[in-house]
Amino acid sequence: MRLYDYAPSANGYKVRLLLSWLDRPYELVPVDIFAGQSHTEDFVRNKNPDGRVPVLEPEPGRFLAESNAILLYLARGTPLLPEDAFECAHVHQWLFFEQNSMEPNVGTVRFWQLTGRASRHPETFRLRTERGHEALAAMERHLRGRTFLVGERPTVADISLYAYTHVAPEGGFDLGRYPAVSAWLERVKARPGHIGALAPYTANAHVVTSTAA
Ligand SMILES: N[C@@H](CCC(=O)N[C@@H](CS)C(=O)NCC(=O)O)C(=O)O
Repeated sequence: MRLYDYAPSANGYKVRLLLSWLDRPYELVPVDIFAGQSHTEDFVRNKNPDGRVPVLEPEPGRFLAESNAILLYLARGTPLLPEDAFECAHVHQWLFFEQNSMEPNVGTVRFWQLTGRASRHPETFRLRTERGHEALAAMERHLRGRTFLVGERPTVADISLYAYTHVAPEGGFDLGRYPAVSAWLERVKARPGHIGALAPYTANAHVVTSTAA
């Protein structure tokens, strides 16, 4: 199994974290998105028409893009994706929330902050910061009195939301305002198989080719 990925990507981190929780070996293939490697003819034709990472190649020649789709695929048949249809739908609920409310706001604000782009779009930056806080506040309301997002046990919903939430301070979000979210982050981090911080963004940051476990 191969994972096409870029080290500072929090979308890619979701998949790396799940593979680590599941203790599944894979080959990491570095894709330098700033050098256009996710937009080559081969990449958009065969791997992801949208020209982005992460992309999973579970077996030679079969490709799956979109971080949350990859999480759902890999978690099938494991305790990280509930069998019960309604609980499973709740996992989907949080994965859609992640892509709709968390990633475009907290994720974009962090990316602009770390790559010096914040001052280029002041009004959009302000708006996305505001919406990022709304997303964090929604999580805070839900997590008060709960241990994990769905069914009181860890699922891929926790992995997906953990990715951008744990680095939200890099975008200027003060997580001290969200005590239930902060306590949940610690619980997710304490899971066996946890992997640490994301590589920093640089204009030409690379991941090192390796076989990760
Ligand atoms: N919705 C996608 C977003 C993927 C995405 O935005 N990936 C970024 C890295 S975090 C990327 O590859 N950007 C390169 C580009 O847009 O050209 C997912 O969840 O996988």
